[in-house]
Amino acid sequence: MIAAAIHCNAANYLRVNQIGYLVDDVKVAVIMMEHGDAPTSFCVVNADSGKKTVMHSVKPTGEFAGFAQTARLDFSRVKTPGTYYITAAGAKSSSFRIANDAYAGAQEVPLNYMRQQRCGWNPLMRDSCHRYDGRLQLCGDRDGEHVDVRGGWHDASDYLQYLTTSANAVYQMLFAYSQNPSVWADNFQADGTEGANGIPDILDEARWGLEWMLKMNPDDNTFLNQIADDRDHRSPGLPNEQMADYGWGAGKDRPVYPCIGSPAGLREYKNRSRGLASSVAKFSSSFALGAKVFETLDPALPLRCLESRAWHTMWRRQTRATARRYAPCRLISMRRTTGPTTLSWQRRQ
Ligand SMILES: [Ca+2]
Repeated sequence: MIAAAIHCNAANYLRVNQIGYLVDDVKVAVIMMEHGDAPTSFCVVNADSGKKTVMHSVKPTGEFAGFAQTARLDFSRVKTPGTYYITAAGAKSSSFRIANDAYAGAQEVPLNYMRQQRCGWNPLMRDSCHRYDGRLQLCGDRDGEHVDVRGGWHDASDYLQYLTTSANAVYQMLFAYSQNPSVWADNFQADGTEGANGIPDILDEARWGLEWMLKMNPDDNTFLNQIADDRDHRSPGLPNEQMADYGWGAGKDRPVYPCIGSPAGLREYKNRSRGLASSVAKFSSSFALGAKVFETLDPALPLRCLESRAWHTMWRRQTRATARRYAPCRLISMRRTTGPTTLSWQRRQ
């Protein structure tokens, strides 16, 4: 739910679902009060006609997050499509729609964020960043070796990159598409710039992540987990202007850490990962579902590579039980049938 807080008297705030409400859905607004008791009534106002409906379905929910009082305002019985706002205890909400198509297009909104977070070629900046990624660390004799791990997404509000979060994002996008293939728009190209390319945009984004994950698992024995560390924070700013220096020059190569089943990083910059099985499972489940989803959509994607990587990551490490436990959505069961590797999927109950 996207919520908005609009204050009227600098004391009370009303939060509503800015996307809107379906006609027959449960409809609740929340009032946040800096002082005073919860109201006993509130008004639902039709923004077009000005018609007011007084309602009394108020459920006080007590103190929360620094507010002296909060309450849930239920207006589910308002079922006439239109644009509305709510007033209560001197506060006024932002306007919202009640309509059966209120959610239309909402599934595309998160993809704007994913495109914005792309590392390497970034469609919003129309420029590239972190072009020298990266150099292996904590890999024994391979320390300092250059590996091409360009791509993927920046994590959160800095420019570190993680297998765990990226794989989960990949899996969730593939899973969302596979559940409702017909609802996804095609307004962007594979590189994230405007224009249709015949592929749903959610799969353009999932593929961007899968191709990066293949770089992070380049062979049977290499499982990479993380790019950069907290030295990233020494150089804030736009990603294509970042000048963080990890020892190979300002704005040059960044360190790449492997999945080793223990915290990785340098000195105080270590992460807290202990999940080799978790990471391996994330590789496996994302590769497996990717192979299935792209099988007919985009033969250009190296499917055999995805299948092989999925199979290998799932079984080779002898972490089946643990890997299943940590796989995204607790999916996955795979089995080999006759001939070339064949994958099947079973939703874990
Ligand atoms: Ca597209």
